[in-house]
Amino acid sequence: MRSDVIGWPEETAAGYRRAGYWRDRTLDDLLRERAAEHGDRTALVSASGRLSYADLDERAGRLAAGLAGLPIHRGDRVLLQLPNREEYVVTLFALLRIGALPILALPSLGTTELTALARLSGATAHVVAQGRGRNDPRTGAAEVARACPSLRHLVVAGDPGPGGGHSLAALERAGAEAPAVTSGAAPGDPALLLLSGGTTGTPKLIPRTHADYDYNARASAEVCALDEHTVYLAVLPVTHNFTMVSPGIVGTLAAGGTVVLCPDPSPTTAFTLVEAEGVTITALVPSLVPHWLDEARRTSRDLSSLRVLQVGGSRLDDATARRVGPELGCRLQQVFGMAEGLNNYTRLDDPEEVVCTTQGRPLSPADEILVVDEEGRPVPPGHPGELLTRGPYTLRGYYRAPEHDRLSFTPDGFYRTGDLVVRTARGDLVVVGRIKDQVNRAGEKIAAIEVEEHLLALPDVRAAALVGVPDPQLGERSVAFLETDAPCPSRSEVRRLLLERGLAAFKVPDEVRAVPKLPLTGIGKVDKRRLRADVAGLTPTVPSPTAGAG
Ligand code: OOB
Repeated sequence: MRSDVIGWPEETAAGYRRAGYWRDRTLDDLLRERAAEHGDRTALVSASGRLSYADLDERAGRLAAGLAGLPIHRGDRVLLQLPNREEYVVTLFALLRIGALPILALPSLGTTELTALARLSGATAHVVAQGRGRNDPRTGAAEVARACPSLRHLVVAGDPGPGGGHSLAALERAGAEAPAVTSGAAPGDPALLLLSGGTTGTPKLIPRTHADYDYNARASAEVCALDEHTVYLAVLPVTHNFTMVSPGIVGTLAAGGTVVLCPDPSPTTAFTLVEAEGVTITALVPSLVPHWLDEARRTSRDLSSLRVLQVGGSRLDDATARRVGPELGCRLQQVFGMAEGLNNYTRLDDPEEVVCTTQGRPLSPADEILVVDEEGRPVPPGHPGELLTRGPYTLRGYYRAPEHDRLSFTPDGFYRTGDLVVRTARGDLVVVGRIKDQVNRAGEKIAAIEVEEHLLALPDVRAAALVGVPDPQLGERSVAFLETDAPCPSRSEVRRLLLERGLAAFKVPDEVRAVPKLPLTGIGKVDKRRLRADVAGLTPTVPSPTAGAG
């Protein structure tokens, strides 16, 4: 029998429980306990108003009962595709209460990715927000539902519209009259599914259990010194793991603090909320930092409540890192994490030099780290190698992907991150590169092969390669090289065709270049190092690697 989820070996799991990393609690228990302890404290602030812990608990309970009536059962998969608004948090906890598995999907995903996710997971419901015009998520959801018969329920934050479906508000009202849902899940069960940044043609799903996610959030809250006075501003998309548990929404709620949802990442919106709510901590990707620093110079808002600015998702350059403390008047914390698990943090009491030049060290004493060469042999400190890891909150296998697992894990269960790192003598990690074939565009991960497959399907394209090249605004921008039989299509033509094919807009190449022939390595793979050097106007001086993506 095929198992959807590969767990930890029993003995390892027992060890994590004995050490207290894994508690006998679900994420639903976490909210219930906090509501029982201090129901009147503010849990959530959003454009819709303020919810106390008791309100949030009650609303999640009502919605759980309403969703259960559709029916949505324990173990069902649900595409949860909402932006930074109150309904996201309420629906998340409602699904956790049922024991259904939310698939945390970015609002910017296209119908192609959503269809692939629904097919892979057999999702039975899709939750989206009401929108307007061409990009109304309800239209995309209807298209996805036509392609995936398993998707029986469309649930809308707002008006379901002419296509039908249920509004969250109506389900909550119905739930108020229905029998309450008692928690359906056990701590070792998968709680939710996250999207992997990926290196494959279609996105992979990451199963995270209640116990492992709870530990990730609580341990992160401790490293970040969160407590009941914490006010966390969620600026990045709420469905991102960084915003969820590093320490994010779940870590803040675990600590009894207040989560404030920022509807857009612009510093003007954020600074207004920092002043109004007394925000103490927030998290950004590096590409946003210079905009925040610029605005901080101009703003008349009082930012003095801000204690910590977390930056992660892609590499923050040392020079910008050094500006954060003096210009924003708060502490910088670098976060090198992954939806697959492992989180590294610079600590709040680390020396300035460590905070500004490294991406921190593992969160947990139980995180196991190896830095290895191409043959899998550990390299000494100071030498670059691939980071491998296993531990109490790092997956042991993707959801329903046994073939992919054989490549992504060592036989003894270490996850191959695909990141090239140097470990300093002190034990801090510096991210120096990547061997996975991925573009990290402003913190959003793009699997090169996924885009290449779409490019190859365009008329007259014989061969295609996508590479990431350094970019002052985005960190990396994507450049597509096309071998064509006819004149090379323009960037806007490529954009139109890829969007038509249902690809998310952030995956459309930023630049398109024609090549008579893609350069190949000695063993006949596309030489991406050479392509990157071409963009930089350099001739490569180092021989190309023969394996991996480069
Ligand atoms: C976070 O998660 P993902 O799953 O979107 O991406 C993980 C990958 C890492 O393997 C690495 O390649 C890159 O993103 N990355 C960084 C980085 N943080 C992530 N590369 C260099 N410097 C950093 N600080 O991106 C994520 C998840 C939880 C917390 C923070 C980030």
